[in-house]
Amino acid sequence: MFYVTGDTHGVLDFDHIKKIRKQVPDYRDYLFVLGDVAIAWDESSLEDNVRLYESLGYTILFIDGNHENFPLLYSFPISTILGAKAHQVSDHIFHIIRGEVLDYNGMSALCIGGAKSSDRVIRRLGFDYWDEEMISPQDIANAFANIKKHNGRVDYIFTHCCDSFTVSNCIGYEADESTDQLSNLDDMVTYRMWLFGHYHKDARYAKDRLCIYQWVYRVEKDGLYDVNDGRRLY
Ligand SMILES: [Mn+2]
Repeated sequence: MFYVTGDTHGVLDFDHIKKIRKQVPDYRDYLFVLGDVAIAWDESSLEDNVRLYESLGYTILFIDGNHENFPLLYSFPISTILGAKAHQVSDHIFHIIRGEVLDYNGMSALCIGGAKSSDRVIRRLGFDYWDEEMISPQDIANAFANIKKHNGRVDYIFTHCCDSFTVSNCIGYEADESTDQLSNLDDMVTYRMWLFGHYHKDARYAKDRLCIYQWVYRVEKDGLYDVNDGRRLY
């Protein structure tokens, strides 16, 4: 099975995924976190965070949010998981590189992490935010190259922030250079549903935009299913 949820922020928002922890870990199922995982936040908490997330018993996949220590995250060796390039943080924890497409049992998802920290004035560059948080034209170029290999079609898009139109018209936040980069996707790829985190809301916008924070869904090629009641979202 393949599950998806929103920001977990290291130990801070771990509770909403704790409920799906396995009695006997087997790592055959995947849990995808839509950024701000913050497992790699500082050297001193890394080992505890890895142990905590490994204890769920799932293989953890994530895109980066804005609250990640990028130099630390990028220091892990690159490997491949479900057809996507990733930094391997530990045995069962993988950071999916921006623009990669993963395939799971015929279900495909384009993955692009990154977002601008809106609270930069109270943060310090290189200490609790990093320039690498921004989505670059190179990230979108990598996405485009991988989309082409998938004939211009994926089932899902997984990002941390969302496109500028959705951000300013539906969510009520300011668009920025990162959300502008994501606005390029609509012209280059066909998809069923676009899932994102970052805004700390559980809400659906328009017909194909889903903001996830504490919800957990089982992802199938043909739809998303709530883990609490099995109800199909679309
Ligand atoms: Mn967050």
